[in-house]
Amino acid sequence: MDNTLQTPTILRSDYRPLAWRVESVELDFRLDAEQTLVTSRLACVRVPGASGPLPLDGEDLELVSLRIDGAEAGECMRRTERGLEVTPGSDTATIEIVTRVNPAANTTLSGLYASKGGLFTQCEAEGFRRITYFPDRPDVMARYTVRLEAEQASFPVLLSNGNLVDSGELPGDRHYAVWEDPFPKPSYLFALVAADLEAMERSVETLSGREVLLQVWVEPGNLDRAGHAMDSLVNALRWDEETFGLELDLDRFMIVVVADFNMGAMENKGLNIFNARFVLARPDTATDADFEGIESVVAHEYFHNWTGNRVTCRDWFQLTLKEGLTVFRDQQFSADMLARAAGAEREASARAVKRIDDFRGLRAAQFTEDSGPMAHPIRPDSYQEINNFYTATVYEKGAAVIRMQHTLLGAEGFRKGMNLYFERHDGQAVTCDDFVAAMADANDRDMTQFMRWYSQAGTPVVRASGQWDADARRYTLTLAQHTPPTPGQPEKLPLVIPVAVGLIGPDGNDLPLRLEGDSAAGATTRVLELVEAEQHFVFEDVDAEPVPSLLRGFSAPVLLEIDESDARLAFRMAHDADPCNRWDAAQRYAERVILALAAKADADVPEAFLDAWGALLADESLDPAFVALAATLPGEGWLLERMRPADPAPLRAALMRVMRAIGERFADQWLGLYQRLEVRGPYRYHPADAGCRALRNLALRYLAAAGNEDGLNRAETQFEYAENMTEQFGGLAALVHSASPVAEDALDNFHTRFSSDALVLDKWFALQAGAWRWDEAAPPVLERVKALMDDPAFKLTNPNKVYSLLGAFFRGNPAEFHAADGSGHAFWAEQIIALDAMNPQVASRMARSLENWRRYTPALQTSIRTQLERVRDADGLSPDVAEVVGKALVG
Ligand code: B3K
Ligand code: ZN
Repeated sequence: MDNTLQTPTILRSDYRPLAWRVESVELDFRLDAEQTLVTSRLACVRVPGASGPLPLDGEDLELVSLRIDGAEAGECMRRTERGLEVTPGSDTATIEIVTRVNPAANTTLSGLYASKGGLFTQCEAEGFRRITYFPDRPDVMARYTVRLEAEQASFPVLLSNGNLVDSGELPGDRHYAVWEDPFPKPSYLFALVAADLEAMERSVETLSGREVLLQVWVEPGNLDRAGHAMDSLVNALRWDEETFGLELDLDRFMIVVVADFNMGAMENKGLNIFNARFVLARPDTATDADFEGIESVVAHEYFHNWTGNRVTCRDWFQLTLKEGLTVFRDQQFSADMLARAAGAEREASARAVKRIDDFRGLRAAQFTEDSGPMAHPIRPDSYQEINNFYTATVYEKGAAVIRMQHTLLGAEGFRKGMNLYFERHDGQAVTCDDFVAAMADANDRDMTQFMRWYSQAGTPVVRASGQWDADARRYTLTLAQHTPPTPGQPEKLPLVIPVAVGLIGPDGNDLPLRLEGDSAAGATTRVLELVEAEQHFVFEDVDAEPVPSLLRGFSAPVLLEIDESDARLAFRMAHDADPCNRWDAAQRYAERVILALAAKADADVPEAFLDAWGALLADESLDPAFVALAATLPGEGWLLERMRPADPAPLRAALMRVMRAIGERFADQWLGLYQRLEVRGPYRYHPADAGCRALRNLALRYLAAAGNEDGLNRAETQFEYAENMTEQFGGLAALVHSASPVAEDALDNFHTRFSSDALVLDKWFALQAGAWRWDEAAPPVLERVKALMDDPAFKLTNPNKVYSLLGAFFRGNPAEFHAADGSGHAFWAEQIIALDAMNPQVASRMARSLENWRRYTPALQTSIRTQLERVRDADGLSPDVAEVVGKALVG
């Protein structure tokens, strides 16, 4: 059966306010792993003047009873496709609903579910309806009181949102706790936890002098891994006070760790629930990147308390209202933390490293999404399954759209806009228009055209060209924009694009800029506003032909097209004062070389390219963290996006050739860097140290790729003796990414060392799934992936395991996944179907790894199409996966 015909589409334009308000919700849980009884008492009031029933969503629920104002509902209730509909006889009603659910059987990890003996909830976007019948939409904001009751031995800790108002023991070794959340909230922010946990606690004073209790709850025995999350939370709390004047509004703020979780973390009011991966860290188990990820996710969820919880979304189409804004806030926070740690002298470089990292992520995940069948505006107009829209577009491009407002209005103007937003909308469920209106009104600026960023999909292309007039001493920069068509949007209108520009003189120094009409020359970087399809910008007093440096700091989420010779790229790699563009020049040069090599198997790596690379490595004035980024080749996923038709096998071969060439040619430099940048003393998570470790690990990767004996020995020694995971894993990764026979022993050894550490094993799985075949005689990686699925530590029910083994293979290893015999594609279909029966959200995420199949060679397309159709026609397919494969096949 073609499942895609069954799934209804929901339209943004169909939004209607509900005829009822829910003033308060009293929830009573008799918790049990297999039979949890939920009683919900809703105080409902009809909206004056409105008519119609109250629809209650429900999914996978056993309805025990439903009473309206104490009486059996009878005729006043009917079953609908989405759940129930009740029609109270008067304008106010108390509806009491009793349902029964089975958390242990809930493998979707949405609603109430069991994980390692504890009970946890996940309600965003539509999980609350899997706990009780409720108008489960974000514009229904109510006050919640929650009573939890459970057996004391199995569930010693009982948590929910807000403040603990009562607790005690009950006969029969049972106990209870009552929690009250003083702030009205949508149902997606409800949470409970009943488990055996221990807390790390810290008390802090807020801006206004209130004492608040912070807790990080972990499994017993893990308290020594909670410190970094706690520090990050305190830093986030302070940052939001200092930057936006926003204070924690509860007496207590909790973070709880869970091992089975679909995504990173969840911002439930006062009770954030986290994937263990984004909390637990100790130097010997977590890498620098893990420490960084924890800091940013802890902050992200904390920042949601204002941007998401106090002001929430009217409907799910507005998701970027909270997500784009909160990602922007966490990016700014991380940049500030890095800058602070780096100190005044290195501050700019530290910020640039963060900016490059963020942009690289945007390009890899969002630009590719935007050119495929799932392309959508940051505020989509339709969806079949909302869980499919927690995307790079809504999050990362959404953040870039907020960043442009920050750029256009300035930090102060942006702050004024935020103040007005909270002044107007605190306690409300609002739209993206409301947010931009606050920005516009606070700054007295017309943002009508800017709003197109919210409605147009696709990555805009900015085409730039420059002309220098020697006689007039003028330089004219022409910028033209167009956005390619995307599904359902054949035509696009010009956007407001802030383009930060510098002009580099022949000596490599920036020129002071004087735009036509300016009285005097000013700064060396200016933000131009491109608002028409094409515009000319004239710079005066330009005595020699400059090299333009455009989109400095990645000032807009666009693709820049500009004709640049190899020599000019090398010049910008060496001289661009903007580190982001310096990185970009290196990336462009590498991309050009790699794609040319992929098209011509017997060509050599160009000497000029190697020289430019050598200059980068030799420049000791550069921050190691920056060099580590600049000297990393563009990601394979991005290169496939740039290659037409995309052909993973020759691309992989080209990448290997370039890596070997850089490893061989600069062996001495790499070994020198390795020696020079050694970090001594105990591990600390610090940008300077992390930068050195990153560059040393990169050196090992290049040396190992080239089969350099010294390099391989160093990788082995580092693997064996390092006292922190960053170096230990860096050594292992270098060995695995080489033809060295030592790799297998090292992998075994690592597995033995960490056999009981789920998070560390995730790295072990991912490394092998993503491995390249440096030794041509080695068996296909697919064989290893299949074998690893039988490892006792692997579980298809644990999302982290799925992401690290299957995700790393499907997304991170294109040359092996797209093997010419189609074996990878057939394996993909089997796994998607198996996963979908347990956890549609995870299945759908994995399914998306083939959505851009039309860019591949005809032979690969044929193979992929067969498997997409096989999944599409599978029995009982979820709407989640049906939407993804359906759109891919129609695309
Ligand atoms: N708001 C959650 C994401 C929920 C995803 C639901 N499928 C995490 C976050 O963005 O902070
Ligand atoms: Zn978020």
